[in-house]
Amino acid sequence: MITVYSELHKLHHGRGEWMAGQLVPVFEMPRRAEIILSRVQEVRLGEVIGPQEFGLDPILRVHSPNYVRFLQTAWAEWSKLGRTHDALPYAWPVRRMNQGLEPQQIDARLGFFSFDAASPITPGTWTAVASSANVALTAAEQVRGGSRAAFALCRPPGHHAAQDYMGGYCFLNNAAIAAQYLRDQGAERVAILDVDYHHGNGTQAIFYPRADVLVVNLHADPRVEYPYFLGHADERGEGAGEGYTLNYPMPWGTEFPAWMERLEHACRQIQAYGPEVLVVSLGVDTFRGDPISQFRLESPDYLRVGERIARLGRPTLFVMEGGYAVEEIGLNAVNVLQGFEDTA
Ligand code: OKP
Ligand code: ZN
Repeated sequence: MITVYSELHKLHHGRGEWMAGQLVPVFEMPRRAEIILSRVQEVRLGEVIGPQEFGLDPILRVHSPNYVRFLQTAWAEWSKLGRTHDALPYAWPVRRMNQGLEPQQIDARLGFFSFDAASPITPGTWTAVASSANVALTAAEQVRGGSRAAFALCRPPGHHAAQDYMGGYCFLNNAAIAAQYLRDQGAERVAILDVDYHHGNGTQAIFYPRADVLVVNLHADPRVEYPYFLGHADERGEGAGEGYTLNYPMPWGTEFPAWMERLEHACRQIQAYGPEVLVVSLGVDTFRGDPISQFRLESPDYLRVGERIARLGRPTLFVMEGGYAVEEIGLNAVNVLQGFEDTA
């Protein structure tokens, strides 16, 4: 299968994120994408191509104009004040505060357009996140053009970003932008299967009232795990979208057999929905060795994951999300793709 990759991801390199009361080096680093790319090349998965430029239109089909404007201008506003460290928020408009009035000052804007302090903005962030969206869109075009599958080697990831907020290392929701693009290009029904360890709260929020995009999440229980405030089993969509959001929260320590049971159930729901295209939000932070996660999948298990997804028999777009065991991220992610490729 073809991989789409852009070097521009390197322009986004945050220095620090909050963890356990300290500013620590960010886990979401450029080396992640480089290791995945080397593994793609090592196993000769297929051709590696650069992204085409799709402009703002497909991004604005998912994200609000004021949020996109914020992302484009945040670094300039921040550095205008003489600041040189990463831009991070420290105040948020929570319950019973005014969430209707977009603030002017950059510190207020950072809080207004985010839900955590895990998404540092740096000088090259906009260029990198726009290229990441173009990577997903270019891979979507491959699938639309008749390829059985394509791999969008996106970085930064996207599934925590909603219509109008960033969070969890995510700024633009690459998978959602690609899914919406596929809808706009004529696919009647699209399914998104999110296998990242963390709940894809942004993707869920974007499609929550809709029946034309089925969103299925397998993830650590938000009662004990980030992103904490979305992804519970009883969230099933609203209005016309009722029944088209499915959540499979699992406890810390979940091993592959239990995880695979959920995947099996999820795949049967996807099969019943009958999507024209499948988008997989591919995170491999379910790995036993992941430094910020608590599931226990092993490297060979990812081959089985790819095989099961292949048996859905749908044109499939893989969009890279998380995975922080950097030395093993290439092996684990590409195992999913090889498991898929090796299954008829
Ligand atoms: C992004 B993705 C605290 C540790 C966790 C954010 C995790 C984001 C995960 N600093 N903070 O879903 O892999
Ligand atoms: Zn994750």
